[in-house]
Formats: sequence, C-alpha cells, structure tokens
Amino acid sequence: MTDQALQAGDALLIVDVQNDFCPGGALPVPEGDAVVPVLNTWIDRSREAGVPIIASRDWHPVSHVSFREQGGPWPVHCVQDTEGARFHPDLELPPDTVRVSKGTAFDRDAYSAFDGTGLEGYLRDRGIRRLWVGGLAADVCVLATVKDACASGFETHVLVDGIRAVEPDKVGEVLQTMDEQGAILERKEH
Ligand code: VGL
Ligand code: ZN
Repeated sequence: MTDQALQAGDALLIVDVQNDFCPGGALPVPEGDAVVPVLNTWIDRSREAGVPIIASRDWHPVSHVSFREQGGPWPVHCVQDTEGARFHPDLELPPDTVRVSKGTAFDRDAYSAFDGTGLEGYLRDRGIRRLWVGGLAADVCVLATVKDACASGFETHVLVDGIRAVEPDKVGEVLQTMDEQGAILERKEH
C-alpha cells in the first residue's frame, strides 16, 4: 500500500469492463459488475486530479481465433459493435476517456492492453510513469496487462477491490504473481 493520492504522471487504466464479462454476458466473470462502483470512485478521483483515464476493450471480429468454434478456449464474446462488447452501462467513463481496442485481428488473440495496441508509446509520450489498474478479468487480461506494465517499467498499482477473476479461487495466486512482477497491491485506504 502506498499513498493513494493521484498526481501528474499517473494514469487510470480500466481493463475490459464490458457486458460480456459481467453476469448475464457471454463469458461472465463471477461478480464482474462489482468492479463498477469501485472503479467509478477512481474515475472521480482521476478527474479531480486531472489524471488521464484509459479504458481497454476486448474487441474481436466474428470467427475470432479465441472462440471455441475456431478451436480456441472461449465462448464467442466481445464481438465488435455488439451489445456484449459495450462497456458496462454504469461505468461512468468521461467523454475524453482514451479507448484502446485489442484482440482485433482474426488470427491472433491479445490479453494485455499493451499487446499490439501501441499503448506503451502513447503513455510514454505523455510522461506517464505510474498506472492504477483495475477491471476484468483478474486472472486473464488484467494479469497480462499488469505483467506488461511492470516489464515496461511503469510503477503499477493494482486496485484489488476493483478486479474479479473468471476463476475466483485463483485470485490469491494471481495477486501473488502480480506482486512477484513488482506490482503494488492497493486495498481501500479506509
Ligand atoms: C478476457 C477471456 C477472453 C479478458 C478476454 O478480458 O479477461 N478473457 N478474452
Ligand atoms: Zn477475448
């Protein structure tokens, strides 16, 4: 835990808070929608501090390689421009949120928000050094994003209350892996 006051050089990175990853969606993460109020608080804090807000989204073409019908591990999910691919309706993303789409090639999957998106360069160009990360799913795309963020030298803070896993039993293991990568695990200050 650190002082959770946001400052210049920070960015909030919200990973894949989309309908398909929430209860009722195509690839539901248990309690996935529970991250929404937590992340809304961080959105407010980011706006107050003038800190940029970045939201990644899983954004697959039809017949994506990760779908079971193509021999992949997942049910059809987050197909471009479908309701399931939209951000959760209660997530209060401001209009100037920077949207990052990933997994857009037919033949290649991308779990990390950094994978094939150019996000690292975008952040560096803006002098971002610290990231505050939350979203879905803790054991898939959040984990991959946190690993890449750490490997790229960003000071990476994980909003533990603002993540949920496809396999909830694995959260402890996931947090340990994040910690080993050098991420800082953040729980509520009060
Ligand atoms: C994700 C499974 C498949 C995620 C994306 O955003 O965590 N999980 N595609
Ligand atoms: Zn996907």
